[in-house]
Amino acid sequence: GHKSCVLWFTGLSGSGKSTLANAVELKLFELKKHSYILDGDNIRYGLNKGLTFSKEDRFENIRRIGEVAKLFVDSGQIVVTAFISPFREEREKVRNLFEDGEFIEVFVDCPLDECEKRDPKGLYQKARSGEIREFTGIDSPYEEPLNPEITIQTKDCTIDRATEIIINYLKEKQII
Ligand code: GGZ
Repeated sequence: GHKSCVLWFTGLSGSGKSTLANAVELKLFELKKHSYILDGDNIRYGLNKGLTFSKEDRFENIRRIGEVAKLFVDSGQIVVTAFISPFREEREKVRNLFEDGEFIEVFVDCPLDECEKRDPKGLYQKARSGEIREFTGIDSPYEEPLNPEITIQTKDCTIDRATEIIINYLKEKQII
């Protein structure tokens, strides 16, 4: 068995959130833990279709994702989410939906210049040229977590090692 919880990944575009969240979810599956991943691929094209990247819409995006995560946690799952969730206030509001220990904030810490160098989708370049507005880290803020449960520096940490750190945390807290 396991306890239900949410692993809430936060970080810049290109920091490695989705990659790491998917690796953790796969590991949980291998360990036969019931888990479910929420990320841009299944949320911004579906439930949250039509929301923009204005501050207001980002808050609404994260508010809805928090509520959905809560439903999954109530159903007994380990939920893994991968959204930039750039504002401290929105992350704290989501945290407050959960019982103590259920909300695990994972700061995927990667310097902006490294994310920009990776630029897997060419979005930073578009943001720099002004083709995309309100891009996180360029002309929209990212507020780093002050007290995350876990911090992963993806510049000098392999996916395997990062996954291990997170799985070990869950074991230490007797969640899995
Ligand atoms: C940030 C943007 C933007 C702007 C499109 N700012 O690297 P990606 O492409 O695959 O992930 C980013 C994703 C961010 O969506 P989230 O729902 O995680 O954002 S938030 O939590 O702030 O609501 C990026 C892409 O969408 N993208 N325009 N302007 N990221």
